[in-house]
Amino acid sequence: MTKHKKLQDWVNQMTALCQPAQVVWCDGSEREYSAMWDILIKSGTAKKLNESKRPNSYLVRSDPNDVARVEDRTFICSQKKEDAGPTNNWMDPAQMRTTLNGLFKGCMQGRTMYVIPFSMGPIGSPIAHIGVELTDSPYVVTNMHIMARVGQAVLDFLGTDGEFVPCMHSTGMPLTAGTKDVAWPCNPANTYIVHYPETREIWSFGSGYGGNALLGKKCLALRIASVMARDQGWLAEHMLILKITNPQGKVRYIAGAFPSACGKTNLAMLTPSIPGWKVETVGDDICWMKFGADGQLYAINPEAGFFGVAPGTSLDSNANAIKTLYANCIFTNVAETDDGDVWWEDMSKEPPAHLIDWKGKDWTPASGTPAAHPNARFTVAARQCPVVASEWEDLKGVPISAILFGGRRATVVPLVNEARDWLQGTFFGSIVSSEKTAAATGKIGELRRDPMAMLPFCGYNMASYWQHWINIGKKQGARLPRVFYVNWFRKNDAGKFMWPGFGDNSRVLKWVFERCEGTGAAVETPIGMLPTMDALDFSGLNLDKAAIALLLRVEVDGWLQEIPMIREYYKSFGDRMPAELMSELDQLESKLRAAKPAAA
Ligand code: SAT
Ligand code: MN
Repeated sequence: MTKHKKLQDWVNQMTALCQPAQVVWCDGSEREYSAMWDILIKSGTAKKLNESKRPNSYLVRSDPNDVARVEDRTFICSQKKEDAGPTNNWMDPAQMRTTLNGLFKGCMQGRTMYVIPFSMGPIGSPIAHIGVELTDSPYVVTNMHIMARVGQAVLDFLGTDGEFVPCMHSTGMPLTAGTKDVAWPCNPANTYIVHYPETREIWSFGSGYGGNALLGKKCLALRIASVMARDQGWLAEHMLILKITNPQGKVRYIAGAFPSACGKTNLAMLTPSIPGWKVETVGDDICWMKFGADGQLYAINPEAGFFGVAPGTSLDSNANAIKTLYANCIFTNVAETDDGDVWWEDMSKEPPAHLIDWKGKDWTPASGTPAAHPNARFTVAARQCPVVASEWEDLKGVPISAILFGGRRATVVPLVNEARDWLQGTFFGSIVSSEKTAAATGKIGELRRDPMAMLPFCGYNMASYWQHWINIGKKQGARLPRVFYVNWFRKNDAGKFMWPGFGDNSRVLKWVFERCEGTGAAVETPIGMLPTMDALDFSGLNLDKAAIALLLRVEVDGWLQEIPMIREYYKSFGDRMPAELMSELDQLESKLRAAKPAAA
């Protein structure tokens, strides 16, 4: 229990508002974890998987209308609309409070309110932060047990006056007299995922799924933390963290931001194809970086588990993830095999002849619908990962040598490109984009910009966030990571991927490592520092000289076509747009123009 007055008062106040039948303070114990599953099995929400196939693991099917984060129902309610910026939904906080008070009033009737104290990051780390989630979902309790450090240890650390982020969550389906409960309570018509950045509060209503409901993840660790980071001079980023060791045993840590569906979890757990190199995992989704006394940025993974997309995960694409899932997992919206195990698309080359699909219906390969929902997820403790780095819970964090940005680009963007300095690196991050439509060679398709892969996760004005990145670079005595822009998704004229990706991405990591050591060769180009033709280890890849040249080509015309699009994009941020980035863009343009006669 706790003697934290502010926490007690808040819980009392929320109890009065939500009117639950009872309040339970979570202690984070094994006993509590199994008690939750007893409840979830009894309510028909969960099913225990075959103990001999997948020990201590559970399958959950959500309501088909509650299967993913809902960006159009996600709000940043700052006092001023400009502080949320053009990339976020905004509503006046006073008005939103009225709406939410109405919705939360009595919303937990007939249910239990769980109080989940949680630490994002190892308890006691100077980089970690604490939250307390109140929820009426026992499924959320089970997931929070895996994804964060929860329970009494957190309350002990909070003491009588420690700081915490209050996180309110309800599935929005009170059990008023006469209401029959359902397996997956939710309220899709009234879903709100709300953040008050000034008061650092989170209020989530109507959804029980993933980032909508596990409020430590995207809501706290990114949207609210990005605001805290701005105010306190650190970085809260949507990045994996990996540890790479060269054949001589030298270690470096690399962080990387990639929009969804660009293989972040795969990169974090990659098996290098080049002999002697080792990659280990520190985190797969979120990275908090603070300056140490030595001016280095030290990073922690604020999470304790992986909430990964299941479909597409296989021994081929990510063997280490498959091995992580050997036991003690929660699977949500995957398919169920006849022997009580799980299956999802691409898990095996041949799908089983019969499955129960994510909606609970019989399924065969002839069904013509996916057996697992495309956003089906596994929840699993990071410590189960066979390649988790031994220092992944180090309280002081790991020193970051390099930051990667990447999108999914069929054209223009080369395999890898190093920024001249932090400012150009910030510029690279700000223009990260993926093609929406398959682009013809040399022609740019419609681009979805996802700056720093933070588009849905930045808790304030994106342009001010870029300014914060620029300011970080100006910090006295800072020893900043090198920044790289990578693109695994380059296609050739025939529309075929040119780069094998997966384990072969280690070849790019090797060059990044060598650049940090001061040994990797590079040439200065109008777009940044590119590896020389022989600086990258392509041995055994069967790539001819022409293909390598294409992968490392500076496409002057393609970039020149893109300049006006970037300019247009920057314009949409009005006077918040940092002058430094406008000037980066101008410099890029003039360098490209100067290079044109030579390229022609
Ligand atoms: O559902 S989550 O927000 O946790 C995952 C994601 O959508 O990236
Ligand atoms: Mn993510």
